[in-house]
Amino acid sequence: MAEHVFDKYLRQDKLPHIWCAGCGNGIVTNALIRAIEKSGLQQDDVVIVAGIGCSSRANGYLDFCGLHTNHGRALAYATGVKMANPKLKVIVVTGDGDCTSIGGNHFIHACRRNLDITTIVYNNSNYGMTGGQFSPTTPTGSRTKTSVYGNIDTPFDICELAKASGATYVSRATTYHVTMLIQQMTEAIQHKGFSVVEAACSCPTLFGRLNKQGNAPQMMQRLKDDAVMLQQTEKMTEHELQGKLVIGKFVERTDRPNIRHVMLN
Ligand SMILES: Cc1ncc(C[n+]2csc(CCOP(=O)(O)OP(=O)(O)O)c2C)c(N)n1
Ligand code: SF4
Repeated sequence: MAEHVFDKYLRQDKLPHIWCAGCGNGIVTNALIRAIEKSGLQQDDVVIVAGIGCSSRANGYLDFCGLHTNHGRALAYATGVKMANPKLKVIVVTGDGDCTSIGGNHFIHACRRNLDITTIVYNNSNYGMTGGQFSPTTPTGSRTKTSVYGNIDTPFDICELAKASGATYVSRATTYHVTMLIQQMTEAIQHKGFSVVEAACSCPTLFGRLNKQGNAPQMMQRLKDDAVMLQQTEKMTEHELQGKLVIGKFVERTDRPNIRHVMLN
């Protein structure tokens, strides 16, 4: 019998994982494994770089060369790995807090540099690992441990941020839309330039509980109900788009200079 992808790509000795029941991190990581398999990469040519957070913990379970780095600094390490050995496929796994809060500066400049690095952002709208504080993607009005009366800030749209900063592949899917997530990750991995896939996922233990969003299947249902395909948005008014999560591919371009190509040519 052919070896199962989980036997091939998961460190069995590190299981069981630390994630809560119903956490979306497993679905995102599963999609990543399948995308790597689909991309036909050699296991030894892949380096997974992570920051700190529940989501960044994925790195420990994935059986590739890897770096579990400081909070918010995964992209700095990833840049070093890629510059040292451009043949490697470098994939960053990071949370919304890790990527756009403490790591926000690294994120925008990594997008600007457009190195061949793929970044998978596990966006559960809060800091899971430290107890559910608000993050830069927490929706306005949402309750978290640090916004008990509702978040007063306006959230980042990670895809818009990546697009404006110069990333050349940018997409979003959810843990409900797994086939789309795998497809996007596969395209991102194969893309030449800096690619970002935002995976909207659930943290039922903290964000879900504090916002009375129900159990894990109910949160999954919400991801399904709130999602709108990018193509559909053309016919929708601003009012109709309120509270919706637009999914699809926002950017795919090859016309921006890539620092590696500049250095090697
Ligand atoms: C320099 C530093 N500051 C703060 C922390 C504490 N810390 C660990 S994980 C984390 C937030 C993680 O949130 P996110 O990236 O959204 O990941 P999640 O746990 O939700 O998957 C924080 C603030 C730390 N480890 N290092
Ligand atoms: S706290 Fe939230 S993000 Fe962390 S493992 Fe539990 S459900 Fe997942």
